[in-house]
Amino acid sequence: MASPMRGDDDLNVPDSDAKRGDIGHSAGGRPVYRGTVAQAAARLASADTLLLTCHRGPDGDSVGSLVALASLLRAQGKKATLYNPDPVPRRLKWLPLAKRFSRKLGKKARYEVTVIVDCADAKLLGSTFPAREVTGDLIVLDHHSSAKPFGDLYLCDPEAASAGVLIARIADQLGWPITDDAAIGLYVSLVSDTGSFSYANSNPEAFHLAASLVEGGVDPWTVHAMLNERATLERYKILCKALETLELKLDGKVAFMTITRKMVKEAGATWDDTTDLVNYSRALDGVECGVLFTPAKFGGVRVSMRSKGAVDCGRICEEQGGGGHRAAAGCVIRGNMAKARSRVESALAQALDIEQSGEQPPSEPGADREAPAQASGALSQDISNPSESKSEPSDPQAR
Ligand SMILES: [Mn+2]
Repeated sequence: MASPMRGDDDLNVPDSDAKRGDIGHSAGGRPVYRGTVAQAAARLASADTLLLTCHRGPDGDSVGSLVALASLLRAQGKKATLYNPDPVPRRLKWLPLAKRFSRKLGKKARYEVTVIVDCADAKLLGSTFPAREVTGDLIVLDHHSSAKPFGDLYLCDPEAASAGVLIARIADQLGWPITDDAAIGLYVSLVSDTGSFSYANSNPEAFHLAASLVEGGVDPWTVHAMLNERATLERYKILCKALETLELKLDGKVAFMTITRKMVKEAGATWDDTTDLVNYSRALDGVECGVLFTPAKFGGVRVSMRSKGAVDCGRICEEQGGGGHRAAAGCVIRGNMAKARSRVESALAQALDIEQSGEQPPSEPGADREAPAQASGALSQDISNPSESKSEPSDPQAR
């Protein structure tokens, strides 16, 4: 059985209010769309002031990679500013430098180079991404196979298990020693995107890098405990409610799960508490694809999909205006819950080559009210991770 390529990484679904803007227009010369590690390393080494960022709704890979890169650059005497408009999730706040992320840049902030990690599409940066005169040259370090090149220097290797692997390659190229803080960041990046070395992207390079990080002093249990053994009680309460909604579809090959605003409120939880709960739907015996439906931030229904490998979630979600990986993807479907469910069920029936019974899925009055269709921006997709808000969902991450 094919195992998931990459786990919790469907955050790479464009932000609903994102505009493409002028991201990707090169200030000087033509953009390099097949950048090499050597080229990226040379540009990083020559810059003194750098802005480091990632897609909206930062996750384990992006935050881990960014703090690692920041630590490495600072050890070389460079000025590195960490930036994301969305907050670092509580689960990752303990990481070195994680509290140093700025959510807004000063008016006079200017950088020679901006590094964007783990970002498959300029749209994922959102509409608030700073202007070219602020960012300087854009270097993109990514590992999504479905990535759409942008920036001045675009380095993307789908063979890299996580974005952190690219940071490690760059450090290696430059002969920069891995700092203690960078080691933790790189390790978190690895475990986040490989499902703790369980997905199909857990390749020898990932294990070699992990081994060298552990040799350097990273303690696997400490990292695991900080990431996964600090759940809030509210998370378990919302998990209980979510599990009660589990429903098998399409000969038991698909599991649907739903979380409504009402459920989150009743559990006293935040949307941050729902991160990765979609994985429970995939983990059922016989299920090929697990799907979580939540109300989307800007209207419509947010769909998070997780596959064991047989179904290409990334392709299905891309057809619905979203995106992601084969194993983990997401999209936002305009309209109410019933419409979203029926659309997803049809797409999955086709993907699994299962004939549908023809009966329309019953509408769910309660659920429908949770996801009003909105005229503006409903088509759009939302990756934002408003974990500080009790009323808006984040997408359970992708990576
Ligand atoms: Mn990633």
